[in-house]
Amino acid sequence: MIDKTLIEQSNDVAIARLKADYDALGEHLDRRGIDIAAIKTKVTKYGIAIPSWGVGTGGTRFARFPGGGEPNTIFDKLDDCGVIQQLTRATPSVSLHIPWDKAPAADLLAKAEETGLGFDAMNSNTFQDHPGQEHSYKFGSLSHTDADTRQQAVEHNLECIEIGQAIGSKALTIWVGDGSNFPGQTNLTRQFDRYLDATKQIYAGLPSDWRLFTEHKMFEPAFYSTVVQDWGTNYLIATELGDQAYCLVDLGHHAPNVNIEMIVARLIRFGKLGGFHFNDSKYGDDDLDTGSIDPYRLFLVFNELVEAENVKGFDPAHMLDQSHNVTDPIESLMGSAIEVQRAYAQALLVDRAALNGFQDNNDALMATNMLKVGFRTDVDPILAMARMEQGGAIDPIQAYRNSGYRDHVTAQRPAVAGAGGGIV
Ligand SMILES: [Mn+2]
Repeated sequence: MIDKTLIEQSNDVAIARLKADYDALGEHLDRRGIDIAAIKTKVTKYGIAIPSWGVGTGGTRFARFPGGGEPNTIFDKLDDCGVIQQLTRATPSVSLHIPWDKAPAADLLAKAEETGLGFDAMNSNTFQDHPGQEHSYKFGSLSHTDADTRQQAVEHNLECIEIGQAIGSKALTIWVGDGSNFPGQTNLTRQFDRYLDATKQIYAGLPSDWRLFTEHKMFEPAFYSTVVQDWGTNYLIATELGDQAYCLVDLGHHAPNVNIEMIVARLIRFGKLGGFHFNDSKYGDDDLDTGSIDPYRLFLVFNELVEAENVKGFDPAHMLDQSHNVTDPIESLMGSAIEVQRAYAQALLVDRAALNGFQDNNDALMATNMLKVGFRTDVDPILAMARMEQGGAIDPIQAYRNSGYRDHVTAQRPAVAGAGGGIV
């Protein structure tokens, strides 16, 4: 973890400027009838989960270029996630991936306590083979033609629930790479039936206070057909399974130019939006830093979420899901958590009564301008003030660089040689 006095020193340099910027923005928002303190309170309460796999350096099909001081164990990963939370105060929980993060529950809980973190949704992994596993997932897992392979995948998911229960998690996220690479390779209907049958067995093992998230993805690793390929199929699954089953939307898992905010609105309307994997993309499942390519799309997603804030029982899970190939993962995750907060704060600034009026009067130009007014507002002072007041850093990336944390862990941790990957 980073020495508290280092954070205070870095804040001392920036605090006068921040206060001036915050006051100026407060005056500006006041003229728009918005209370800056109320927005700050909402931002303060907002949290997003870090994926445990995100703190390692990712890779592509072609290569992986390891970074210095990569985490070797789940305990190293929790240390890195603890630093992200310490500096941003926006990432209070970690989403574990099994079996990568398998460890005794008591040790996980002790480390979480030490690093100030909690545990978010559990993630199962049946998209690769693991040492000692009897049946291969080469041709699928929950939808495999072989009953014993499907059973093995079901049992793995049930084990994820069991591990999660011991550490205070309340959700399981299932993503499978099942599909086909050639027309005719599989019977599309029978494969989906096998998937549904297996997933129902997992659902039957879900504790009553848990949620099950299924994650759709258009293609990759299967390149002709994918079993859970889009939000429509995902909705069918969640509906077939029952009230505790919800759809998870990964921003990168759609065809280019798909209107994701509209998918979000539809799932909200029918009570099936379970949560998000935030990231950004230019072409496909690029897993780039959230808000790095299309921050307006991220804002439009949050516009739908803010619109639905008062819907009864509405509580989607927010997680990042990114692969960092050319940046320090800690820096990318800090920046991304702040981008998500930014989109949330900007969406809170939209005058919804005015927007509704323009919509009802078919004033397209003024309606779209209402959104732009929110998006164009520089909310940085709100985010920085919220961080600082909770003990975080006004400038997390500068404070992190000043701390020398990366050099420290590079000297301590043995180099990671593995191929990594497995980012979904
Ligand atoms: Mn994902």
